[in-house]
Amino acid sequence: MSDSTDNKDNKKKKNNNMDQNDNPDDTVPSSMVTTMKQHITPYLPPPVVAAMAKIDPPLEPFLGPEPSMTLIGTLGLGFIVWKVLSLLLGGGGGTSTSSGSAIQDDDQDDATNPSSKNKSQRSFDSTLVFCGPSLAGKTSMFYKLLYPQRPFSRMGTVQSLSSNVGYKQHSDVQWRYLDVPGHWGADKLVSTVLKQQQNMVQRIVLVVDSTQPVSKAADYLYALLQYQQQQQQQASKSLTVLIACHKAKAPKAKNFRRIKLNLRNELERLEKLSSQPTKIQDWEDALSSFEFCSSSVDPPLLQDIESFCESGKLSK
Ligand SMILES: Nc1nc2c(ncn2[C@@H]2O[C@H](COP(=O)(O)OP(=O)(O)OP(=O)(O)O)[C@@H](O)[C@H]2O)c(=O)[nH]1
Ligand SMILES: [Mg+2]
Repeated sequence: MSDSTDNKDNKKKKNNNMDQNDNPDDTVPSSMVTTMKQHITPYLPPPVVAAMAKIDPPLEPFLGPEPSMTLIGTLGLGFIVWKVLSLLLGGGGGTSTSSGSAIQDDDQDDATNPSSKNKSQRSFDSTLVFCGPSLAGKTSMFYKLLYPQRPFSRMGTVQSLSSNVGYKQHSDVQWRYLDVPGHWGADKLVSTVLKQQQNMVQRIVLVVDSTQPVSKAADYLYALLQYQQQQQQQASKSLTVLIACHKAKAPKAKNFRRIKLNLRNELERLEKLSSQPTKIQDWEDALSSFEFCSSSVDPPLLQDIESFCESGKLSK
């Protein structure tokens, strides 16, 4: 007797379940979305949770259960699809201006690609390169020199992704100013800019942050010395190099004599570690082939840099 009652109860339960699961396709996604919502809700800010609770009831007839989650999911999916498409189509949303442009991708860096047919490049006679470790102040200096009249607002601490190019006429010579991003490092500067464009590059400003240790700047200087030695062997045109001890007016800035001394010590260390040593004996003498100056954009101290850009020499 009790067995048959149990069987009847079981059948009833089974039927009830069948009723609820008449359309299993409807139930599974809604419960998934609900579970997802339960997991996400504790991490959402209270105003968002309140807004979701407010918009859910009126939208439910149109979007089905948990409409706010459906909306968030659709928007998220749309964003991912947009990102993937823009990556595949090589977009990236970069901007560039005519005479002080930033180029987004190393491989598309027309400034350092002599065979580039980019229409925004103008003709020029010589190139002046701003190089040095990241965040030393190259881009700030580049813009201050090209646009001195522009009211100065200190740039945020943002690493350049690729080179900036600008043009300036000194006497009858059209100069191209090239601001090379610090993240490239010294080796890429030499291989991509100096070796590939050796006939165009005549002046280099190595920007050194006076408030920081000099080891990264010494890597650049060592690479430049090695490059100069190779050039002398090939009897090619020599480069004029200025070492700008930048941010000179910042509170913890070292003066340029101290920086010169620190650089000499670092160069001696690098020579011992190098697989292609320069065999330089007298580092004092080697450093005397470079000009040194102090510089700053905030507050401005740019006479020596301006003079070097114009004439290749420092102001008296
Ligand atoms: N105090 C002081 N800060 C400066 C000066 N020049 C630049 N800066 C700051 O230094 C930071 C880096 O400057 P950038 O010009 O972007 O440096 P960068 O050498 O172009 O760096 P990369 O693009 O990464 O190679 C920014 O926050 C600037 O505002 C200066 O003369 N004095
Ligand atoms: Mg920069």
